Amino acid sequence: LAQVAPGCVHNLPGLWRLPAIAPGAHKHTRGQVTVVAGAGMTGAARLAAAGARRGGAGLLTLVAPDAATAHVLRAGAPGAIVTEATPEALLADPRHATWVIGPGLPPDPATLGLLRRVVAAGRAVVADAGALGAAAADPSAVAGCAVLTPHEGEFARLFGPAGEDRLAAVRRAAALTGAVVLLKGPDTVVAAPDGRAAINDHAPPWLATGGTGDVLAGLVAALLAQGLARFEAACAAAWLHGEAGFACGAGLLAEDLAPRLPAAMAAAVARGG
Ligand code: NPW
Ligand code: AMP
Ligand code: MG
Repeated sequence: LAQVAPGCVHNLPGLWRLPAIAPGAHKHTRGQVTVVAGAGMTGAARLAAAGARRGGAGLLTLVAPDAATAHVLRAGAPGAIVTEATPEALLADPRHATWVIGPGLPPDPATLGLLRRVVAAGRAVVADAGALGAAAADPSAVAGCAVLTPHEGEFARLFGPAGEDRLAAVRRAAALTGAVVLLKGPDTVVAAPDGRAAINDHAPPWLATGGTGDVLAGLVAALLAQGLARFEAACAAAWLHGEAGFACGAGLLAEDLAPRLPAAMAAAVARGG
């Protein structure tokens, strides 16, 4: 692993190892991910769910805000559990341990309140998209999240523009929030609160299309749910997402990414990851 700056490595398999699946595993022991869907952009939650399921989550729950949304979500993902239970009700079950909050959610006070409640309940939260937008009104809300996955615009709204020295900016954000911060882009920067950092350039520009970030958020959550530590989960997800993107080639659609994740994971294992 090449050092690219003091304390910062090039993100490659070997920096992390993917979780091995135990022969005696069952769906509850493989890691469970809970994705909160919004009423409007249901595609984002479905993409996050696909990223989590192809990333190895044994059970995936999509939380729908109403019956009409639940109907749409069920049609798109027959293997996912779609519920209209409130997030509060789900928090009573400790098996809902790992959450994706943000894809397709409005950046409003209701999303901010939800984020706060799930973090306060001690759950591992991957905060993306609308959750990051909501927290721009009160950045203390992302403290205690497991992983934040902003793009440049979301990062700027929360922490100020990353500027030229993206590595330093992401390290500051991680130290400030206590979260692992993954700043997306052609070079994705991942930093942990303890100062560890990695740069992922294993990603094709074909990824610059709507919905790819939603898949990434679900994939990070799946790796967390399977027991990877959060810095390793974020780094592994960035590499696998890029590998799946290369396999898609030109004309990549976000919905093509998750089906390529199993092959990407096999490629990572072959390279020592
Ligand atoms: P500019 O143009 O630079 O001034 P938003 P979003 C800025 C959902 N999706 N990449 C830029 O400003 C997501 O999950 C739903 C992007 C721009 O105006 C979210 O919930 C899909 N933007 C929601 O849509 C598929 C950058 O930030 C603003 C940037 C909104 O997500 C698609 C955009 O930020 C999508 O994933 C960068 N690198 N750098 C679905 N199928 O349902 C600066 N900006 O307004 O938070 O919008 O990222 O599109
Ligand atoms: P989002 O903006 O949330 O939809 O996320 C976009 C995803 O595509 C992130 O994983 C980015 O790292 C990736 N991405 C966007 N633009 C590029 C690019 N030019 N080259 C490589 N990856 C990119
Ligand atoms: Mg996004």
